[in-house]
Amino acid sequence: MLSRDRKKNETELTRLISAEKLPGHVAIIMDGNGRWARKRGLPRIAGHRAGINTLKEVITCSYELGISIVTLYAFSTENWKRPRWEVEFLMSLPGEYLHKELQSLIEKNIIIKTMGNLEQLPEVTQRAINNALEATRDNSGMILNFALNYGGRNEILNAVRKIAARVKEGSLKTEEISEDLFAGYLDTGGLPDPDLLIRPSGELRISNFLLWQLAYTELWFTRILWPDFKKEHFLKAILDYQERERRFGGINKL
Ligand code: V0D
Repeated sequence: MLSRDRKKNETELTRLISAEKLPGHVAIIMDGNGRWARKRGLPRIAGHRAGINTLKEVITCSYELGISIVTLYAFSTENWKRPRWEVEFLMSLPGEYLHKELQSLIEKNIIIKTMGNLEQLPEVTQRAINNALEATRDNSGMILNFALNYGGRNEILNAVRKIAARVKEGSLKTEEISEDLFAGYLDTGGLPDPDLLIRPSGELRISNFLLWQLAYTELWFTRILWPDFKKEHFLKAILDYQERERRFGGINKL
């Protein structure tokens, strides 16, 4: 049954997905670009470029399904350790991507958001991103949330520092520090936690992504590398998510 499902094509997968039980918030670690390139004897940069095509395909598919929030891990605080030329190339991608795609995102009523410390990015990169944040601020559709220079532990520490400062100045009592209050100080602010995390490339780790927010999230892993990740894999992840929900519901009723 499950192996037959795996062979279903996109159309069949789409038919199997129930519009009522969609994950509202899907988080994705866009991993495996460098390995994809190496396997083909190409420079790592070619892998990152190929990864943009997957990004576009996943955004289009999310938009068509009616998913509310997609959070994408684009650059971790650890990624600064990569060779200088690779970091410089990666930093050119937001500008390049937005130059080509911003108009179409605006037409789709998409809101762009970010998490992580943007101040440490090159100024041209910051300008391109800030322009996109500004241009989509008043939209009301799907939220496209890019994690850039983001690390989960760092995000938690920043929240702790802000809360500690409020306690110190006397505007907050320690007894008032609840899970909801704490979550409000994270970069995800008012966003609901992810329902589904997708990690391609065969790594079975969270890698410092959304540590607080993933507490109850369904995790979905695949050995497919990000540039090879297609609409059918995305649909399969959502279908598996719905199947878990259905089974969980069934057991609950016993
Ligand atoms: C490389 C595959 C889009 C994964 C996709 C700086 C790795 C392409 C953005 C982007 C990256 C970021 C912010 C924004 C709009 C687009 C991006 C990075 C890497 C890290 F507002 N693709 N992309 N950012 N890659």
